[in-house]
Amino acid sequence: MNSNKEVILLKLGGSLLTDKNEPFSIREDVIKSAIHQIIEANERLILIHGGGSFGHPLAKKFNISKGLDSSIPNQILGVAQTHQSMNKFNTYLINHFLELNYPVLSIQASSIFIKDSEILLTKSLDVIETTLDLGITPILYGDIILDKQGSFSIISGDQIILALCQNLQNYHISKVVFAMESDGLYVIDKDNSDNSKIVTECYSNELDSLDLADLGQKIDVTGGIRGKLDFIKTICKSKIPVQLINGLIEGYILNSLTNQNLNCTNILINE
Ligand code: IP8
Repeated sequence: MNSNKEVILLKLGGSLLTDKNEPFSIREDVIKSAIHQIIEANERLILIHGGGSFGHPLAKKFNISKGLDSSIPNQILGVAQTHQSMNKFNTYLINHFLELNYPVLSIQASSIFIKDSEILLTKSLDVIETTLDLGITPILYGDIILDKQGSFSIISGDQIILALCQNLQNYHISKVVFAMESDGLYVIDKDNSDNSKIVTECYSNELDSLDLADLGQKIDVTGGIRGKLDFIKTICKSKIPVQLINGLIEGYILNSLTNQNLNCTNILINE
């Protein structure tokens, strides 16, 4: 890292923004509130959002995350439809920002990332950095990703975040914030194993030993809460702290972006 330019990465989870039980359903109130808070905070940030009911049902229907499979009818059409569905969802967010005169730019992960035999190539991130230089908030989202070997898969919002944490050149990421539907990570309460309690603070090297409570979060095509924990561990290896917050609580996104105290999970970096 060779710069003192700071940026926050904010992920708005797909199950926060949509009703995952109903394909193509937008939670308008939640999205509009999140956007208002982002605008009020007015911090330099990269926004990433998940797929929710616009991405996962289609991705699952055509088994896109497993790559090209000629036994799946219309799979190639499904790749195009999944991308377009995410595009449509993203456009909803972009339009709302622009209606409020806030400069944002949609950057499609499927246009700036490609894989080569499963290896993610990240050569075009200067698009994001130049967008930030101009004072525009880049918005990326979970998408399909092509593989040079003639296949494809899904790139999740979390994978995008990891690629940014590991490869941004001119910006220092001050923290990664995951806005979800719960207050953060929960562990089984040692004094009463029927109960769970929130982890408010935890060092990255303690993550492996957490006795995580299973709160029945639905598993999505890109991994659910346990999959997220693996991402968090890898993000922390880049010395970037992570905050898990409840995006349903009014004001939490604003408070997080402006570094106010919150009831949430803070994952700190070991020096
Ligand atoms: O919701 C998944 O992104 P995520 C995107 O961040 C698609 O896991 C297209 C399923």
